[in-house]
Amino acid sequence: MTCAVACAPPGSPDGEGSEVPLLEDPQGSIRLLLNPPTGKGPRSECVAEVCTSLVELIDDSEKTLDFAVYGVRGMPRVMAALTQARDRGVQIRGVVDRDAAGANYYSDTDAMVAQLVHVRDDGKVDERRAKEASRTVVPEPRCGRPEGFQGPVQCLAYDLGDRCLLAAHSSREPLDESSAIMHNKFLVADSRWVWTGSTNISDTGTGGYNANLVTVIDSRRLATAYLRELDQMYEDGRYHEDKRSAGPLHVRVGDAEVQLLFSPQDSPIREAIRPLIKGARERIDVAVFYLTHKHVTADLIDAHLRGVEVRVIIDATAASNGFTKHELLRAVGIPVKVEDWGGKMHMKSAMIDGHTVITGSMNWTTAGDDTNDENVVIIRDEALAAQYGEFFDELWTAIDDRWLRANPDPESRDSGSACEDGIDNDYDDEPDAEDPGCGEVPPPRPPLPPWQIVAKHGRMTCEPEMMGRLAARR
Ligand SMILES: [Ca+2]
Ligand SMILES: [Ca+2]
Ligand SMILES: [Ca+2]
Repeated sequence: MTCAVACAPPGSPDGEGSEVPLLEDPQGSIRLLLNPPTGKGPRSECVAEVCTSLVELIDDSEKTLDFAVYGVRGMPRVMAALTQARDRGVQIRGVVDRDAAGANYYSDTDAMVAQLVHVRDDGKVDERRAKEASRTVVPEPRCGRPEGFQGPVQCLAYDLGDRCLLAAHSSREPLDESSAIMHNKFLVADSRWVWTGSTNISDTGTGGYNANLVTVIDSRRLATAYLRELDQMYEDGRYHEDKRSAGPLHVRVGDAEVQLLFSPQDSPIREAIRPLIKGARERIDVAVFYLTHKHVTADLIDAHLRGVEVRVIIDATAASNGFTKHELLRAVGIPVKVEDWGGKMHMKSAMIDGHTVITGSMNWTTAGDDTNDENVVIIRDEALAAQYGEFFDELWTAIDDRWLRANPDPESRDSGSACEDGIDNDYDDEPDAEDPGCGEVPPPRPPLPPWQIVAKHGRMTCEPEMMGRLAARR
């Protein structure tokens, strides 16, 4: 039997390296809510179950509501529920994201903060990070910079046995590496109920437009861990690298075994996601917004090469990001579909071998694992894994097979309702008809950084430096 959750051997918080004990919450329960993309555009009504589940918890709360959310936009029903809870004496506190200049991505966040008062943020920490980043010297990349890309360079060299897969990835524009995000989307009610997952409190998230996932957990033990995490941020002002680990935590909730990890202190990719992919024997179904982490990419290729059936769905906007790894996965034969909806593939999830589901707020990126504030919930439960598998199959079948090879323009006629949904799907400041992709003759997609598969000769090993040498020779 694969040891997915309880028998994984993470080090104990005090560094003694002993097994983490499995705590019990036998009366607890977990519900998995999977929201398919609606194709109807963003909406402010609270109709989707990913929204009604949240409002129910807020409406039923009696003493406390504690939350950590990325931001808020266009969700009056959620705001009304919070205000009513406050007015009946429920103690509310929360944290949101802000950048070094104090800005939040979502337009109603400031109004929410003003209304609820006890809401804090990571802005001061990011301001300090920005000052430190300006003094950091970035080393030259080992693999050469791809032409036309200005951001930090990520080098990848994968040994395929008789060939090397080589890539140098970067962003088109320079990246502001000082910004780190408080990217959680969780709420704890009465120190017992937890609402969490990939869904933002927004017209595209809880409004139901994007593909998203929510887990609703009834567990005092898990709720306590979330509150401890919130205390670090709200009470102590500890965000990002400043946070202290108390986990990872293993809890049996009803029939499910649950592992909870927080970024960055618990390193969810290193400690949980990579070991699960490495241990997979039959099937891995990945549905994520971004997939840019090079070690996860290598693990997925390993799994494919040892005969595991790997399928990946990623978001179309994320598929045009200079760090995306989906073309490398395709190059070795892994079927990858890029979604062709107006809404986003906003899940950060996977199912392993019909027994385990990976959920949470964290994209499969280095920033998600190393920098941002995130939570990852790994659930070992065959019924929930089957539920996820069925949902994944439906999404997979619904995406046109031509997007196994090509990449739809996220704001164009390729992408369902994208030209009429009132939002700027690809973040280029040109929404709907203003976006050239929605015009009569859409321009070609900007190229991704180049990559190569080269034959190995003699004692040649696969090293990132080869990328630069090969580029120079051409
Ligand atoms: Ca921030
Ligand atoms: Ca656009
Ligand atoms: Ca649009």
